[in-house]
Amino acid sequence: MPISIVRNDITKMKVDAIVNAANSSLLGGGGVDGAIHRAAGKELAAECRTLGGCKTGEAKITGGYKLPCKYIIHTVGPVWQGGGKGERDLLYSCYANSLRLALKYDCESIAFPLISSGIYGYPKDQALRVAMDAVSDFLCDNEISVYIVVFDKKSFQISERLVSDIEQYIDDNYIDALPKYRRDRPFPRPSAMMYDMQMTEGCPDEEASAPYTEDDAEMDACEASVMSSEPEPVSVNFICSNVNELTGLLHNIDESFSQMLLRKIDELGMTDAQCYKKANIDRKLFSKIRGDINYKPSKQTAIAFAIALELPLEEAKDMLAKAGFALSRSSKFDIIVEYFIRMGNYNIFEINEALFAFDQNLLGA
Ligand code: AR6
Repeated sequence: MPISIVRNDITKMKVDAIVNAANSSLLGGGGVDGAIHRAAGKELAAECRTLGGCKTGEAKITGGYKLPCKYIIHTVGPVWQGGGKGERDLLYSCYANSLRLALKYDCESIAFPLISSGIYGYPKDQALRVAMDAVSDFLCDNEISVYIVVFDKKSFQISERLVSDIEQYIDDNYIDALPKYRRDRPFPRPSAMMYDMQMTEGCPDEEASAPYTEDDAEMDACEASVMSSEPEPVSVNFICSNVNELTGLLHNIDESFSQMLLRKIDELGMTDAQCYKKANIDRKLFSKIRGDINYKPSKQTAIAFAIALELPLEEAKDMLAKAGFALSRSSKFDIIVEYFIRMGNYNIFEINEALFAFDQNLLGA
């Protein structure tokens, strides 16, 4: 099951369990702990008093009371002391122990705040790394939907170096492709329409991103006159010969997205589960794709599989094209994905952290 990063107040999450970044007394405090106790009501503190506290890195469970979740898992993160006092291992244990407890209570979904990254002072980018590592390791052998809940933009940070590298790459590659009058056209040209319909930042293919020339103007005038004139009667022979030609073409149709995906999984000697987990894709969605050779995935899903298969850029583009998409130079999302592929970094969770930091949609999930 996938990991999602979402911006929200954790007390509003409708999941089976939310995790509280508590202190060892379990009797409440500030930050997310305070917010959870306030929203859950006094009964929560009463149950917490019966638990006998909790050691750093461990986890205990209570009911959810007035919250929309069934359970609250209380874990105690380490106080940051410079990194040399076993902080990473302790923080890792917070996630691992909370996840184990959630499974023991049959939870199918769980939401975490970024433990220790507030009052306890753990550097935010490192706290996020530990969270993602611990959760993705756990998901290799277990099935549960995990949400990493980020309260506000300030509390989410990826490494400064990565941010500046990506910014540089975007600067070098981003093309605000279309002159304004062209972008404002009511309908994209047909060649552009076959690509990503979700893209709003610019026109997705090279043909359409070329400068608007006099030839284009002539062609547009011609298209307009064709559209406005009466249709010519079409002969039966003409239709038949075209149908035959089309039938011929359809016999030679390329393999579909799903066929390519399954072929690649076999060629790489992966199991289905290894692939969909690496793609941060839900098992049910994978089964749908497996069962339907004409399955049309979303762009995020198609890219997620290209990443899981560690395809080089050209092959990744080929796979995307089979789903009807392209990587464009006028979409930040596309450029960030391309950056990671070019760097040979196929860790989907790191890619998602970067996409989240740049306010883009995430892959998989
Ligand atoms: N929803 C989601 N995330 C939140 C929320 C919220 N409502 N409120 C804060 N955060 P912290 P810690 C984020 O300080 O560092 C308490 O007093 C926040 O932005 O709550 O583990 C306990 O009793 C930050 O990213 O927890 C302990 O004494 C993250 O949650 C101590 O604080 C964790 O910040 C624990 O400190």
